[in-house]
Parts: sequence; C-alpha cells; structure tokens
Amino acid sequence: MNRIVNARLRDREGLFTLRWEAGLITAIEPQVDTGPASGPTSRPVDGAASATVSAAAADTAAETIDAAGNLVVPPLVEPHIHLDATLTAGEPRWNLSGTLFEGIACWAERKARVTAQDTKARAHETIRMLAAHGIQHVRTHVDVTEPGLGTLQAMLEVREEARPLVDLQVVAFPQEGIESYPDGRRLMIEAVEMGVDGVGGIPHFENTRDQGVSSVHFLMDLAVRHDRLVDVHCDETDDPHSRFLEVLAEATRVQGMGSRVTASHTTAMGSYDNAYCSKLFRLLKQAGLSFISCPTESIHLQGRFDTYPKRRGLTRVAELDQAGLNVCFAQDSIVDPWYPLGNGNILRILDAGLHICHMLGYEDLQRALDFVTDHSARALALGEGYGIEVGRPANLVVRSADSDYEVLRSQGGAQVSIRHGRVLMRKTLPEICWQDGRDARMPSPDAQGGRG
Ligand code: 17E
Ligand code: FE2
Repeated sequence: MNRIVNARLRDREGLFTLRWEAGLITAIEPQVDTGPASGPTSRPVDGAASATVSAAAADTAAETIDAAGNLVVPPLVEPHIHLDATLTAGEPRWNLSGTLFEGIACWAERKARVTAQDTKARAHETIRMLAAHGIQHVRTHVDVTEPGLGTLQAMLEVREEARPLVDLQVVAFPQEGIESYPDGRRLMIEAVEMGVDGVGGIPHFENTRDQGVSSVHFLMDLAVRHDRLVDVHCDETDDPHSRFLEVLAEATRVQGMGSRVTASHTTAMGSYDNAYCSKLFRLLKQAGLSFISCPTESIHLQGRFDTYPKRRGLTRVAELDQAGLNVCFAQDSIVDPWYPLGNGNILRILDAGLHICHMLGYEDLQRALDFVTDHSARALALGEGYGIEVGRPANLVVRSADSDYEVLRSQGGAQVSIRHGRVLMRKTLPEICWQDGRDARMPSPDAQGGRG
C-alpha cells in the first residue's frame, strides 16, 4: 500500500490522503482538519513547501509522500507534438522567414537524410523532457510523406519503448499532403495498416481547395473503416478563406464521431468574420469535435504577412470554450524548423496561451489547468484511463503550489511524478541564496503570498 498525504485536489475543499495498490487508485479520503499546521498557511512565507517521500515504518516496501498542502493532479497531457522533427532546428538551415511553409521546406531537406536511429534518439530525448515536467500522455504527429515509412516504423517502436515514461499516441500526418504528394493516399493506408492510433491531414496545404476537401473525406473514411482517432492540422493559416474546418465538422457530425475527432490549429478562425463564425459554431456544437491550439507556435508562425495591425494568428480559444466546445493547449514543436525554442514545459505554453487569448480573468485563473489536463485528456479520448478517481491508474503528480492560479503564476513545477503506482521522478526545489542572508525556496519568493 502506498499513499500521498496532505494532498490538495482541484475543485475540492480540504486535504486528502490518496492510496493505491497494484497501480490503481484505491481510496481518496478527506483528512480531518488538523488545524493550520497541515494547510498552506503554515508554509514558510518565502516559498512553497517541498513534498517529501519516506518509507513507512511498518512496511519498507511502502512509501508515504507528503504533498505538504500542494496540489496533486493527474499527469499533464501533451496533446500535439511532432516528435519525429524535434531537436532539428538549423539542420540543414534555419527558417528565416518564420513561416509555416518555409518550415515545411526546411523539414523536407532534413528528412531526406533522417535515419531511424536519429529519429529514435531525438524522440526519446524529447519524451524525457516532457516527462520531467509531469507529462505522461502524449500525442505525436509523424510525417508519413516519406517513401518507405521508415520514420513511422521507428516511432511505432518508440511508442513501445517509451511506455515506462508516457502513453504515446501516434497519428499518421501527411506533412506534404494526401492528394498533392505522390502516392499520398497509399502512404496513409499503409500507415494505418502499420498500426497508428490516429489519422491526420493538412487540407490547407493541398494544391487546390477541391483537393483539400477530398483529402478530408478520404481521411475520415479511412478512420471510420479502421476505427482510428482523427486529428487534422486544419486551416493553419491566416487566410480567412481557408474553411476546411466546416468540411471536417460536417463529416464528423454525419459519422457521429465527435468524441474521436480533433481539429488542430484552426488558426484561420482568428481571421474569420463574426457572421461566418456564428454559423460555423452552430455546426461545431452539433459535431462535438475537440480543438487544440498551439499558442507559442501560432503566434510565431502566423501574422507573417501582416504589417500593422498584426494578427495574433490563434484560433478562438475563449469563444470555443464559452460555447461548451472542448479546447486545449499544446506545444507542437521543440527546437524544430517551425519553432526554435521549447523545453517540454507545457505550463509555459499555458501561460502564453492565456495571455494571447485574453484569458487572464479571475474565473479563467481558477481553472487554468483544465487546458493542459482534463480538456486534453478528452481530446485524446483517454476515458477512464485518466483522472483521480478510485479504480483508475495511479498516475499522479505533486505540483509545487496549491491551486491552479498559483501553479500558473509561479510556474509550479512537478515535484513528484507517480506512474502506475511507482515514483517515476522526483525534483527538489531550488534554493535562492540572498546576499542579505535570507534563504528562500523557489518558485514563490513573494512574502505577501500573492494568492488571489
Ligand atoms: N507541420 C505543420 O504543418 N505545422 C506545424 N505547426 C508543425 C509541423 C510543427
Ligand atoms: Fe502540428
């Protein structure tokens, strides 16, 4: 039997003890109020309390983790990344225009000399960066516009090899098009036969509008026939005439596939006028598909053909959310031809996204983690494989702050990450050494507390 004590849970008052056995959560028990000693108010005013891990006296195989009043959450989710392309920025050249299309051209040069070993090494290194930030569920898009599909084979092996750290979903992503790339349809079919979890697309990149439309119908049919998830790079452009989302949403509605379909990016929606959006949103609600926004990626790649005023180039995250649609945030890139930065920390993406989307209102702050936890889990159709409930996998992360607001504000890191009941990773908080002799724990050096 293992347990976490003094855990704070999202959306629930008080402190809890969480127990698990054989990798599954067995109990979530409210703790009796032991006074301020167990609450966050007892914390040193100059910093967050550290979680501690100790072996229980009676049973050395068991561990007690003291969350010290900090938030315990299910693992963060990375719902959209390109692990086959990460850590390649500048190879063989840098994307100087900063556009999506130059990124695709740079990547075409890099992938011409990619090897399975190179792909696997970079993917594993990136997965470790993600896991170090408390992420345990990842969806990766793998470029299948490559004769031979060697990269896809390598990534399917990574999916198995990485199981101790993350659950990985692999989406067949036709980077250079389905209709516009030689043998594009055959490559997608082969990818599905090789065992991908999801089917992707890139209709805004196809040569013509008609090809964009037929690519969406093709990929939806393929997914239905083989019972796969769908996640389409859809309308990743500032062009307000790029309207493939309506095609994807209608096919989703007709098939009744809402819980299994995701539209990624949809940045053109930031350039649609309100009259079109009012009609579009009616369809989106009927379809019930999910949305993924990649805010750092899109603020970097979009708006490139504007002078001033300059568009933000993001989809309508707040409006989708207010309409009751499922929307979440993702990193998309880490040091690749499309985006030169990134370190695996999705809280950085959450911070940027909430800023860019005008979502720093009080209510937004109270539930900020929805956009990197529950909403993303729903987009990935994780179902009962996700969440802090009895009977579900004991995948639990102790953060270094006690609320969504404080995790966001202080970028409260993952202190302890537990996967299938075993401690996967522990971090100790760094110390600041002040010249005046005052020691403090990062990341909350604010003596006033600063909690909302
Ligand atoms: N490929 C693409 O089409 N769009 C992106 N944002 C990335 C790769 C990262
Ligand atoms: Fe992407």
